[in-house]
Amino acid sequence: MSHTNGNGSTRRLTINKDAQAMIDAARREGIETVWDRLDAQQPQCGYCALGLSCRNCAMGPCRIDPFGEGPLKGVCGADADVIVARNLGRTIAAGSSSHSDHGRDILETFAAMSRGDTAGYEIADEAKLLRLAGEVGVPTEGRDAQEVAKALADVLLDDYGTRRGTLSFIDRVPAERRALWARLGITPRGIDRENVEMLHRTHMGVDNDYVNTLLHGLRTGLSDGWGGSMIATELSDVMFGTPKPVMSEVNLGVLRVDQVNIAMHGHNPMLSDVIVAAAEDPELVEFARSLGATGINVVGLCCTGNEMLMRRGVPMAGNHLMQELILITGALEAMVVDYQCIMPSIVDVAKCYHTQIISTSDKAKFTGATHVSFDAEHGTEIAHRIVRMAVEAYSDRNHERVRIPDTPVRMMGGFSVEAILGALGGTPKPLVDAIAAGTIRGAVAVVGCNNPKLPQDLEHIELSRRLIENDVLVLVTGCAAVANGKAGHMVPEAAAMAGPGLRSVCEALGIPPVLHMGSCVDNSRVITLAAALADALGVDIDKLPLAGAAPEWYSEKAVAIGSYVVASGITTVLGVQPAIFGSPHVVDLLAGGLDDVVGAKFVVEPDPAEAALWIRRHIEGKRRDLGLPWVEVVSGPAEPAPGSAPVGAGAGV
Ligand code: NFS
Ligand code: SF4
Repeated sequence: MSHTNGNGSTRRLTINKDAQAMIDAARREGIETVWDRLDAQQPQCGYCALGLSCRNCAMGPCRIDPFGEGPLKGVCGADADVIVARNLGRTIAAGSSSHSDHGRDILETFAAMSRGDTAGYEIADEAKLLRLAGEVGVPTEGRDAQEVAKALADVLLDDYGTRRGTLSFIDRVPAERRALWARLGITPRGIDRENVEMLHRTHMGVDNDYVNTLLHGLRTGLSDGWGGSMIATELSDVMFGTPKPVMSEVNLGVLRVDQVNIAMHGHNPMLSDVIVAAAEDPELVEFARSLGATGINVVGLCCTGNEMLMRRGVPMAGNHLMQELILITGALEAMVVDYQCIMPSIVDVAKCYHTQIISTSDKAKFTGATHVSFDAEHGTEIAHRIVRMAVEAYSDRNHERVRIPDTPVRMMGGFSVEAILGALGGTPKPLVDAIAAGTIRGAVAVVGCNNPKLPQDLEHIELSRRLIENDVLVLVTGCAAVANGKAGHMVPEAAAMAGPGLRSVCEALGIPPVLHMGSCVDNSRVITLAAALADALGVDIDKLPLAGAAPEWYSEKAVAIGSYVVASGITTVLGVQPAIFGSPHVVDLLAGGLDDVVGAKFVVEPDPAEAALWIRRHIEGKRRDLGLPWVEVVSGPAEPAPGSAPVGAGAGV
């Protein structure tokens, strides 16, 4: 197998020592990983990369020649604008549906819990339950918590359909923004509705005006951010606890050489929460001891890991590109998966070891894995069964093949909106004051995935570092949070890395300059916080010195997030090119004209140093427009980011 990406060196693939060691081991042993498969795909299709291919009907597939020499229209007559917009629309719908269906699973469990039909779930945060109920108009007087939960579930279940015509949490949006959405006709009406309507509109012969399609794309994204994702976050908080600052550890060093190691991978906290409880069961711990292990160690991967870290301080093994590499440690008894971002390849890698891959969601089965169908009704019992399977696998571990690289790095998590406001004394005012005074210039949400086309984590941490150095508060979720954790940006001592203003605020509060706000669905926390800041300042969100960034995104969910963040008024910088460059009109709209429509737009900038500069200029511009002290950002990057050129990008037609 050729490894042209690597130039013989794994250091161009990832900046992390644990990952480098495991990729080296995989190569020595001929185990295929994501980087090998990316190589094997070269050159990737240029039409697809530009968004210019369509297979939405059987008159096709069709493609448009970007150089104007071949066909300019598909068989039906769709041109580049229509095809690119339709493809993007479907991408947003897929991402939005993923988050929202996860939200539905949480909501259905919450509803079942309120009826007493579950085992292992309870109301962990009653105060939040009552607050949410009040927010959406559910009476709480003289009712017990179960009754309130039941009524709240009823209201939120309606958000998925169309009966009420709008979403329950829409009142969190500043009035000015709501009015803007109403004028543009992009107020989300129902979560499922917007997604279904996008599939309808992008069927052959329906919405053939790219602007109209893209506006609906924003509405579809909004149904995720202020709908499905927000329901997932808020109800998870009620059932599993609202995160508070908590210390944990990160990287493959969190695995224990002498313990049964179980990695929870995927997104939904429903399963992982009961697994963590089961792993503490004295009977199962004793069983592990009887087989020679000293205990049971549960660790997280990707967003399930973020959910567990945020609420329980469970150690985090790694982000997206670590899911195959953790298997190569030879120290994992079981990887338990639910859904999303789980590479089918883990089954093949696991076959080289004793590791059990256990799938749990009936909507996400993996050929070759062991399926244990999970349902909340029997949550505790199923969790015990799964942990027992993992313990049993310990007897098959080949101790000579165990190699746990690196030692863990400390990281702090748990910065829910409630926790941030709590640290500030209960109101956003101190943060608003610090921003107004210029002590903190603004805030940027650095979010999203890893992508093997880029050196793993490099963009996340370079961008974040340059922002905090310049007094910009960084909020992180998803795999970006894990990257920053590994880099040591998420301990209170990291305040020393920040500029003097941000440093003083962090030191006064005892918090890191990079705040972990949770999993990807928890980007709903970011927009909730943005709305609270806007209300505190009495302006719309787009006026605030904020930005979003998804430096290493890969997933359709990231596109949905970008859409709702921009539609909410926060300009977002992408580090990986979306498949839109086949239509100059679509690019002009998303990277330009949109600013005049929703007060925010997309920017594509793969170089983290340039992205940091762009964002700082953007933030200072917003400060100027608000009449706050501002500075001209002139300084170039201090030094070029090592190896920041994309790997495996630049496919040609
Ligand atoms: Ni978000 Fe989480 Fe990671 Fe990307 Fe995947 S785990 S939901 S999509 S890869 S951040
Ligand atoms: Fe081709 Fe039009 Fe069918 Fe797409 S919808 S495959 S462009 S004929």
